[in-house]
Amino acid sequence: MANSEIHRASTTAPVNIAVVKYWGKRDANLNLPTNSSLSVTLAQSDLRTHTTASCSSTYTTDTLTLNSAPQSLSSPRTQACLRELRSLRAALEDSNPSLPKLSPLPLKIVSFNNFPTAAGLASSAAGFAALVRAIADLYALPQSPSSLSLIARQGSGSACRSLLGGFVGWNVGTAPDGSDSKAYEVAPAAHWAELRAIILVASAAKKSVSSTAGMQATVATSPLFRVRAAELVPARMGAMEEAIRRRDFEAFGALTMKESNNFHATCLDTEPPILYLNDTSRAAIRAAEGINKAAGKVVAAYTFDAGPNAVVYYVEGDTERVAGSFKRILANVDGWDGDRGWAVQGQGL
Ligand code: 2P0
Repeated sequence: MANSEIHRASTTAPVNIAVVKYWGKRDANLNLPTNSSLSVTLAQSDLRTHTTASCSSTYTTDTLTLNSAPQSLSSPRTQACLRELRSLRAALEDSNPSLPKLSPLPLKIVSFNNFPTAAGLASSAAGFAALVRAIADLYALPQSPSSLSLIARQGSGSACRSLLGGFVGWNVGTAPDGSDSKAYEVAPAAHWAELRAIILVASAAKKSVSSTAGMQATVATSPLFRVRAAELVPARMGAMEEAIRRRDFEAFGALTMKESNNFHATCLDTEPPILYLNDTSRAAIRAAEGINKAAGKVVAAYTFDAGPNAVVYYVEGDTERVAGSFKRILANVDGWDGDRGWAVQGQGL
């Protein structure tokens, strides 16, 4: 009689926000980047994807739902993740015949994002990280989070950094097979517990140019990108790790803003130009400049990903002069929708 048992594991993975940006692939099939990157997931982060993976001989085919809506599993990237996880499980089963044979069974993956869709946050990082972690747990794989990040990277580059919490680097690597292009811990979240972030939602609309298409156009056409990948980012990785190690907010904040601005300058330098920032984003930049000028030092550090929404970092002691000031200043900006804009105000990343 066929065994109808359902095997199941549940997990969560956090959103991460890069302060040294990933933008550019040197190998689109293996999803290998042109430069290293570094991201932050704060200790109080409650922006997560929750995923349950199960497998059973009673299922007929692999399935995935996100927020209860069926999703395709057919993309080569998703297939690469499933294939690698199954092959690690098959190797375990080969070496230990007493283990149940889970690797051939159809998988059912059920995911929920607990962050408001209106926040406009890219969800692929948390999504692929949670998918890989949940299936690895279901299969009782012994691989470290850093090793599993090699698999999540193939789903979505930034996902490799969401396998770890806190301050996480993604090493560009040099191996042609991508075996050294994985995530590593710079510091745990508790290392800098006073760090805070708010999200300013300038638009909840879907981004105009996907990250994958945008970065490939940038690599192909932007002269500024070559300087960025070859010189700027390698130097900034070291400086950013040092600022984090020393919990030096002024150095961390100044570099975070320079790095965001350089990334968006590189987007503008792409043909045709990619414009992710809008008028509200620019108002947020001016607001941060004003707050920092009034403080006489960097107390607010903005960063923008492939979209117009700002993430602003500050330390807990500066909550009023940063979060409070932003709220007052942006209330007077045309087109600013206070309710939507502050949907996640005060929430840690
Ligand atoms: C980052 N971004 O480091 C940068 C900053 C956007 C701007 O990683 O093609 O969705 O799936 O590997 O990971 C967005 O790129 O791209 C991204 P794919 P992904 O967070």
